[in-house]
Amino acid sequence: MFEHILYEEIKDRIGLLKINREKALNALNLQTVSELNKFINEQLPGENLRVLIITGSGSKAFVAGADIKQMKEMSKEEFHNYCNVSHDNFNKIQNLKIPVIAAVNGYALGGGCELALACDIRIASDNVKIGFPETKLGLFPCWGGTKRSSMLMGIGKVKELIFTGDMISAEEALKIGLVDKVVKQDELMDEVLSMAEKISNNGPLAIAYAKETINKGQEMNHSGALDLELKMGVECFDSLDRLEGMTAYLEKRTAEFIGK
Ligand code: DAK
Repeated sequence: MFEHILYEEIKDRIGLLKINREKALNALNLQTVSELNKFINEQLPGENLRVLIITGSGSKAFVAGADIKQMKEMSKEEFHNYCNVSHDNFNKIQNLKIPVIAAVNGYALGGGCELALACDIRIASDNVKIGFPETKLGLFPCWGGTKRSSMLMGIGKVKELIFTGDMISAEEALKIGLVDKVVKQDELMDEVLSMAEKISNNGPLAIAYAKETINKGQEMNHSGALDLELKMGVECFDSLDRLEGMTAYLEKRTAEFIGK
């Protein structure tokens, strides 16, 4: 059905989405962002899916950014459309009810870094080169990168990365909070899967509520965020999953959550 994205449920309740343009280092051309849009709108979050993993095909790149060859030829209107679709994609990934883990395998540049930032958690392989080279091309990151990176890192670092266009290593990215964990390249998928499995065994409703509370809380003042936390926490308490989780604990068995 799609040419530039691949999707499979690799384990029970865990989906793997691959950006699949290996020869172009998985650069996001219009067809790729359109396919992503169709996939996200029509197939996510899916009935039983508990965690989505996003990665890039091959071992060299997660995503090397927006497609420069294609962008160069775009009119302003075409560029606007291209950016709208990408914004929609990244916003929907950020707001999905299930957690999304970026398995960042190699270059994650420009729009690729922004895709990783739209995910909830970023696990990087030790060969990662990540950054925002857009200013070298006369652009700046506009697929959510200025805002989402500022929520993770000090504003001075965000400006340094964007103004210089420097690519940084996985270790440096870990130090400044741009990625959450670094592992050896050949251990990346094992590590990501192990985290995904852990998450998929926990209460899906609680995780969805936690994600929404954390995300919305970022846009609120302190007391507004705490009010939201209280409201969402009480709603979560009033669920079959909460009852099942506590009963299972007391009965010394594994909980069977149903997401209700
Ligand atoms: N676009 C198109 N093709 C790309 C590409 C890209 N971003 N990155 C790599 N490729 C292609 C190369 O052209 C090459 O294709 P052929 O020449 O073989 O046909 C193939 O992938 C292999 O790449 P290289 O031969 O260059 O491989 P190397 O190992 O030598 O170098 C590299 C790897 C990642 C360092 C290098 O390819 C590179 O610098 N790539 C460009 C990275 C980059 O600048 N990325 C940022 C793109 S700009 C906005 C919204 C969004 C954006 C901006 C504004 N608004 C709303 C205003 C987003 C912008 C971007 O993401």
